[in-house]
Parts: sequence; structure tokens; C-alpha cells
Amino acid sequence: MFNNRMRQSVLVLFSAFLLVLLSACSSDQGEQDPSPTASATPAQASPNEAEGNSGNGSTYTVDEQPGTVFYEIFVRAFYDTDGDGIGDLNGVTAKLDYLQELGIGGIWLMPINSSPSYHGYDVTDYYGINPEYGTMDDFKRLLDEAHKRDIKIVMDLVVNHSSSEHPWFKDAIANTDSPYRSWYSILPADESVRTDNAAGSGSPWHTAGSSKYLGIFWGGMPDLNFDEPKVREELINIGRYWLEQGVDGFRLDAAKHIYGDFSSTVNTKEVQAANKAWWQEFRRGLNEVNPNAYLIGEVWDSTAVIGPYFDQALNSAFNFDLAGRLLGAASGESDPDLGYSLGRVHAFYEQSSGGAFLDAPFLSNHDQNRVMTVLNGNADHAKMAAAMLLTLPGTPYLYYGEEIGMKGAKPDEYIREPMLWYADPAGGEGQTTWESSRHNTGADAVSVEAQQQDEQSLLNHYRKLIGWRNAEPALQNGAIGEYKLDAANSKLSLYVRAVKDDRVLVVHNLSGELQQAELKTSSDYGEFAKLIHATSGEASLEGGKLRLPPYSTVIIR
Ligand SMILES: [Ca+2]
Ligand SMILES: [Ca+2]
Repeated sequence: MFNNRMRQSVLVLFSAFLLVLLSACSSDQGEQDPSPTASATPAQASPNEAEGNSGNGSTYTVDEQPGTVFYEIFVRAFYDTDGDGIGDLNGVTAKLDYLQELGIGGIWLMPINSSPSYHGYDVTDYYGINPEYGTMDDFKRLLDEAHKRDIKIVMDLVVNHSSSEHPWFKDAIANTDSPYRSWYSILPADESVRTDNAAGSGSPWHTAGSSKYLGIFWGGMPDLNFDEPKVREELINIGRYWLEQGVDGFRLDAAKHIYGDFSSTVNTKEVQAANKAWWQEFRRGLNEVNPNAYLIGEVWDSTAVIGPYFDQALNSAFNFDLAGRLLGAASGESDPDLGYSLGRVHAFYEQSSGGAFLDAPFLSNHDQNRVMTVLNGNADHAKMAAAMLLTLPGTPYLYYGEEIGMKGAKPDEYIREPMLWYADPAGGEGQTTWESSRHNTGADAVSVEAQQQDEQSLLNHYRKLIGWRNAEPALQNGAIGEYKLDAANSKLSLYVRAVKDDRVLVVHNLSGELQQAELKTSSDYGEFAKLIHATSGEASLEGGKLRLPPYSTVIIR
């Protein structure tokens, strides 16, 4: 699935409509920044992938992306198998059946390397497994059992910085003649330097004796120096090592901060080019071991900044812009015009990537307040946010507990609370207790056990939507396209998903009232006449008249 032809772009038929649009905007293309906000060009096929077709008068562009659903796990909080209250790798293995039943095809494990912190984003041994989480044998068993179920395993890899407890750094800071001195940015304490921090507030420099060192996130996380060739070589070796153990790829932490250390320079062309060159080198090195290795980067920025990373550097990147828009659409009960806006983003990504990118939509992750908290506990809104997420192109990522509506607000520990498996607040076998929960406690707290028994639960809503996605290639892998009603209705969100030989119309009623619409034959996609999936038995489509009950989603072919 993660091959280098991750995205195929096939122009089925170039219609007069598209030609008119293209010629209309070709005159002012020359001086525009090729960003999604500036580009007015509809998705175009890569020349080497374009195919003619069929001649029924309708036309659409097919930008396929293999759209497996991924699930992010904080191992410490997930499931405990040895009774110490700390989640472990055997606990992830124990819950693979749960995840398979949910319908996911990939797992992102937050850091599992040795680390002095609870979260693991400061590594002391890049070749080791955190002993609290288990052993290499445990990890290999997890890989085997996941692969048996067609579930990929992706590891968090934290290379911007090591831990200050890493032997490299301890030697580098203690000895001016250390071979590791050049692996970090270490200067005399009184040297004048730039102090604007790209990753947060406060100076990124930290004093140690008569020296100071760069650590943009925290003093416990000294930044590695990527101008040192030995650093680049070692980090590629680390990536290769884990691929050889059987992992399918990496989630690359802080990918834009490799060179982006200072707020005044983080988005300069020079810094972006240096970051991209590093990730290209990293990918080439990894592909020598596994040509299908999957690299998804955390480039926490706009899609305009993300695009260039698809040029032979990252395979995929999280769509941070989209997360806020989806939650805003759900809470505001208003159409975010996904067909138009995402179509433009994907056209830009195609230009940036040469036709091989993979978008990664999500609602929230371990660095953000949880969905149910952002949506003020509104379960209808949570269902609609999930319904949009799970019907979009690319690989949707779920954050553990999101599928049952766990709550959580910063500080970070409290968006990473123990996964709740049991209806009984006293818990049960495997329940983690790594911290006391603030947001998911008491008799009214959600749980997997309670929601499994409730047909209308959020968990069963997620299962249903993922099941549709896995059953319909157009919904799983298809491009996104626009569908416009004659009578605009901002309570309805409509978009088309299309593979080469099929297309479906997705319609969400984001509101709490019944909505009706008259479906017309689309000049691009033809007629949509048959309701094939619906979240509500009350939804109907007869003679082009669509009736959608409150907070419902339908798929129409
Ligand atoms: Ca344990
Ligand atoms: Ca850095």
C-alpha cells in the first residue's frame, strides 16, 4: 500500500468546462505564488498519468490516495498487561482485535524508545525500547500480530533533538574535545546569539557551566546539529534499524524545526530548503532498506508551508489547517465547502510532489485539546466531525479515546489520560492508572464497554463510517470534488469522492433540523440516484428529492 505510486492522478476526460476554467486563469498564473490560497487552478493530472476516456460527456479528475484509517496510541495510557498500571506494548497487542473491529489499518505509536520523561519525546537510546513498555521481543510480537491483521505499525521518531540525558549530549557538554560536541549547537555562554524561539516562548539557549546550548523546546531536549554529517548518517542508521525490525514507517516529530530554530527565520526559503534536503536524504537512505517505507511528518503549519515537503521528502503530512475547519464546521453547523477547498489544496500538493502525496486529515492529536472538550460535550457535533473526517481523502488519523468521546484539556498530561475500557469507574483488568484522570472520571465517564452495547454510541458511529469507507473504494481512495446545489444550503455539506471507475456523493446534514435538497445531474460526475449508506433509517432519496434527518450522513451513488 505505501508504494511510491501512492497517489495516481488520472484525467478521465478533459471537459469543456475544465478547459474554460483553465484558460480563464492561465493568463495570471505567471506571477502567482503556487500556494492553495493563490492558485485558482483545478486539479490537473500529471502528464505521465493522464488517461483519456470514455466519452459519455461527464468528466472528472481522479487523484487516488490509499485512504487507510490510522489510530494514534499513547502506549502508557492504553492497556496494561503486567499489573503496574502503565500501558505497555503487550497491551497494544492485546487490543489489536478491538482496533481491527473498529476498522483501522494502521497504528501510530507515540515514542517507545528509552526516555526519562513520561511522554518519551526526549530519547536516551534510539535503539532501545522503553523498559516500562516492554522488550524488543514484545515489540516484534506486536509487529507480527498487527501484520497478520493487515495493520501497519508506524513509530514516532524524534530526531530534531535528543534527551539531555542521552550519552551523546552528556559527553558533548562535559568535554570540549568530545567527538559529540559538534552533534549539538554548543557555544561559550557569553557569545552573542539570536534568541527568538521558533517553538515557543523564551530563549532557546540554555546555560551549562561556561557553555550554552540550543534546545528550542526545553532544556531537556537539546537540538541536534544537522550540519554535522555524522548526525545525519546516524539518524539514517537508526531509521534503517527499525525498518529492519519490521516497522512500516515513521511519524517524524517536529519536521519543520530541523533547521527552523528561530521565529525570525523558521519560514525562510533557506530554512525550508535545508529541512527538505535533510528529509530527502533521510528518505533515500531508508528506501535502500525498504522502498515502501512510509514517512509522515509533523509540519505544524499551513498547507502552503507543507506542500514543498512532498517533493521526494515526506510521503504524507498531517493537515493541521483542516482539523480546525472540521471542528468549526461541526460546532457551527455550517458547510466548510470541503470539495472546493480541499480540491485546491490537493492540486497544490500535486504540483509540489510531482503527483505522489498523501494527505492526512485528523481532528485532534496528543498536543491538542480533545475533540469532545472542544465541542463542549455535544455528542451530535462529535458525530458530524467524525463523519466528515472519515469521508475525506487520505489517511484519517484518530487519537485514542476519540472514538468513545473522551474529554481532555491542557496541560498536556490531561489530554493523555488513561483509555477507559470499563463501564465500572473502578476499572478492571488492563485499565491503566499512569495518572489520575481529571476529565474522564466518575459514573458518567464514557467507556468502550458501555458504548459497545449501545447501537447509537459514538464508538458504533465510528465503526459504521469506517466500515463504509473500507467497503467503497471511491470513499476510501477517491479524489474529492465539488457538488453544488441549485439552491445553496449552508446546513448541508456535499462533496464527491471519485476513483477512476466509480464516484459517490457524500451529504452531511450538520444541523439539528430536517433538511431537504433537490439533486441535479452533475456536469462533471453525472447522476446520483441511489442511496447506498445512511446513518439514519429516516433518510430518503426519491426522484432526486433528498430528505436528511438532523445530524445525519448519507452516501449516494
Ligand atoms: Ca504495564
Ligand atoms: Ca532544530
